[in-house]
Amino acid sequence: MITRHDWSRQEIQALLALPLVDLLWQAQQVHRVANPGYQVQLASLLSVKTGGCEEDCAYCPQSLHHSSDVTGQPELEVEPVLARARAARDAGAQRFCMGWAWREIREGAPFEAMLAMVRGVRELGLEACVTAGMLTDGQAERLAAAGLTAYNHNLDTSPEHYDRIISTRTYQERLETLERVRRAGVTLCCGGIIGMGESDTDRAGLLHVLATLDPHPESVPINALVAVEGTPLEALPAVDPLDVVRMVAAARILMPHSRVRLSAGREQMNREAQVLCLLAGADSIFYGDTLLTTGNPDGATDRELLAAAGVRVEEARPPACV
Ligand code: SAM
Ligand code: DTB
Ligand code: SF4
Repeated sequence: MITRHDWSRQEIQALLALPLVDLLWQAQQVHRVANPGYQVQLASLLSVKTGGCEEDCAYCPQSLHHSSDVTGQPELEVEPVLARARAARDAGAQRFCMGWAWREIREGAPFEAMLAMVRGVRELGLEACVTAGMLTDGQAERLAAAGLTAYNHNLDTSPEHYDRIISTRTYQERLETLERVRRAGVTLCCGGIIGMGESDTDRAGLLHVLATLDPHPESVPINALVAVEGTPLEALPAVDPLDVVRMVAAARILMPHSRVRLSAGREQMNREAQVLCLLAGADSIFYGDTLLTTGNPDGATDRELLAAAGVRVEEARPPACV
């Protein structure tokens, strides 16, 4: 199977427009080759710094610009975060993702605490992912030295639709941050959200930017908008779960070896739609009853889902030496 980085936007639009059964069949063939054991990774999320963010991302309840119920909270300290990571590991997670509602990483004590969290999570034998906005080359290098597995920084939507969603930073700034993370040797977690009023062309446009990065992001989260009260997108209709299936399938075909994460929005999908996403090539879910500030199915429900689908949970790895 050849991994391509030269996909055209037309090819991607054509994929998204295929009859669903044909799209699923193509995605399944790619997935079976790339992930023969059908292993699914469980990733748990924790919001370390919640709310009060200067950015104006229209979907986000943590933005200062919106009137959602989420208010700025002090940051969590290192020990409670590591206790949550240990609990996530003991419940079966393989990856622990920590979020900061920041425009960019802050130097000083908060950054030293972030580095200690990364080291601690790695010592527990978990992959560590951080999402905290923009960063400098030096910060990316220090995160790499602390053992960070992945940095999450989403492009969210197509370059054309982006300005309708965020005005406080540009698409180009997003791409530059991704380059810094890459240069430091940390893997990329980069995806987007559907259900923000975008067209099919925009969905193809987002996938086009992702699938023409070389190398592809190692991890591609596909989120369905969680329309939170108080945000500018609060009244948007729920995404058709079959559109999530289509995005997952297209991402799988375009980026065969990337982890495609079925991310936010699972509470609005029934188990059968989620099983279709697994069939379409999703090989990770967020595991635990909260995402950052919104809900997620509980662990028992998800264990039942994975068992019903007949997929295997990724095997735990021995603690890393960092
Ligand atoms: N502040 C950092 C940043 O923006 O990169 C990190 C945290 S931010 C909350 C992480 C990602 O969560 C966003 O890029 C977005 O894709 C996703 N997200 C946030 N709110 C969401 C919502 N209401 N529905 C779906 N996805 C959402
Ligand atoms: C991603 O793409 N989705 C996750 C993770 N990366 C950080 C976050 C989803 C957040 C959903 C809204 C909330 O819970 O605040
Ligand atoms: Fe801030 Fe990230 Fe939310 Fe945008 S998505 S408002 S940057 S926390």
